[in-house]
Amino acid sequence: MAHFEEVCKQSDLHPKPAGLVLQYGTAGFRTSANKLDHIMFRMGLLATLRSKKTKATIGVMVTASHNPEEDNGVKLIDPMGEMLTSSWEDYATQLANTEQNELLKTLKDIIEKEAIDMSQEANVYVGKDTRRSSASLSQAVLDGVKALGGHCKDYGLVTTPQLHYMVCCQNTQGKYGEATVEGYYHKLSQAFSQLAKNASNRTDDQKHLSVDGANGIGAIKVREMESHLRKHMQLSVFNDGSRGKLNHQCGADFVKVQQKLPTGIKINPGDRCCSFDGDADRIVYYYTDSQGDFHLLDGDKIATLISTFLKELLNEAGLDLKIAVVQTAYANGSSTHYLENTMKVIVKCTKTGVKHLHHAAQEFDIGVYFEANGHGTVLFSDGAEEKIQQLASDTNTNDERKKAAFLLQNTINIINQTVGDAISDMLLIEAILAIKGMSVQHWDAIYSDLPNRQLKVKVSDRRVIDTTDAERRAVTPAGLQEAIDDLVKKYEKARSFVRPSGTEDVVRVYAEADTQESADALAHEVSLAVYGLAGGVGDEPKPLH
Ligand code: 16G
Ligand code: MG
Repeated sequence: MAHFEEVCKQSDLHPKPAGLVLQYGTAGFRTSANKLDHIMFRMGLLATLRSKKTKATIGVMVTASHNPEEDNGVKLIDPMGEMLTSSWEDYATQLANTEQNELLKTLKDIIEKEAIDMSQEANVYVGKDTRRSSASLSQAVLDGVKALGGHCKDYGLVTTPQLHYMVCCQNTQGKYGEATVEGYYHKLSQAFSQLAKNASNRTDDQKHLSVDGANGIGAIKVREMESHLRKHMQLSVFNDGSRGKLNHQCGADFVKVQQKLPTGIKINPGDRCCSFDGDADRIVYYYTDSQGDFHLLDGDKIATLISTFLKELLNEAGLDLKIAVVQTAYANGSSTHYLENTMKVIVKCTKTGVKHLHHAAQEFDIGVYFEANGHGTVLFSDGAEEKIQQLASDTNTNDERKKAAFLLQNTINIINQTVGDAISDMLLIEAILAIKGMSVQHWDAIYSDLPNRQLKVKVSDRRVIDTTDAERRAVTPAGLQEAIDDLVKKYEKARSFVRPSGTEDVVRVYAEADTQESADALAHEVSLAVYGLAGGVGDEPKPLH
């Protein structure tokens, strides 16, 4: 029982502000850094219990991703490198909101409910992003683990996907790779060089990529990796954190939402560029043309490029594997149309949030999933990996099939299957463009995005909006969906939906149509409908023009 005494003692050093209530949402806990010390300590406790329960190593990542520098957050990583299972999200919320004097009781309740053997050893991996608050907050996590007698390994500054990778490596006894940052660079860069060998002679210009590191951890890590890639890639890293503020006017979220260049990047028209977010689990590409117009290649374009590449390889390899693309309602209508009608792949739509996409992608031999915001990866089933390995090592296979199998094998190795990973996605995209001899402009021209607009509406309680059909239709409040349907009918190629945000106290509105003016007008009209029917507060939404 000594551990419980230690928990009480340590918990007094990480006290909960009375009355503060927070919820473990799609992105874990996320709020102002100064409200999070007790949460971190308690997540150290929870991770230790989870480790005892699963008899495996668990990860805890301290980051608030693309949020402002002043925020922070925390997420737990399950044994195979995936997001924490949802039943434990409830425990996380309970533990976070228990008042100081009830903490032990809540902890014991969880132990009892899950029948956790407290004599079982526990191992927790901890990582953090570059925020100023991350150092002391990750220390609070470590304090929590130690208080319950768990072992911890502090990876210090790592990207979110790197920590997911470490956890998976450890729990697969090294089958997935070596659980070190060096091991990660080695695995990915090896696969990249193997793929890049198949590219015809490329000029230095073609090898060049400008990276906006969002002034965060991704910039540091891509720099560290650079030496492993030198022969095949030339990187210019901007917003590397030496001057600018994290995520401020830069990074993947800024570029996607504002549809413009980040500040702090110096490029010429036509240059291929990408932006990471603050913890490097998202990536978007872009370029400007000779007229100075900005062109964005978001998660939908990335999913299209990757799935086309994979489908071609499967054909060449003569492998009959089912490939699907998983998207959310935010996927541009043009991308869905292209994937279904031209590429003829299965397209599945899920609710927003990585775990929903990840889960859906697991149902196929090969599941490519991307949110439009640039978070995504590819999952290969065990069966699919086996068939590919077999073909690659089969001495009777002809050269063309073998080459395709070899490319598929290296594609598997370059991908971080645990979670979306900006660095791994970047390397895969660069390899595909190199192998296909494709410029960013050619890639962009595969299909044209429908003009779209996203708006937010403040309402008194966003829970009055309930949705169905992967968030594409509103069930409540009464009359809202009918109003949206009527508005959509007024425009060409139009589509619109609304959903309560999972990360902000707002209702999100999405609209797309054949012209930007129509998309803007539709988004505004739908915002008015939400404001009127779902209890809008503050000023009525104003037209955009
Ligand atoms: C979280 C999700 C992200 C989603 C976003 C939507 C994870 C790890 N992250 O950041 O996938 O796109 O929320 O935010 O699941 P919203 O609900 O505020 O629109
Ligand atoms: Mg992120």
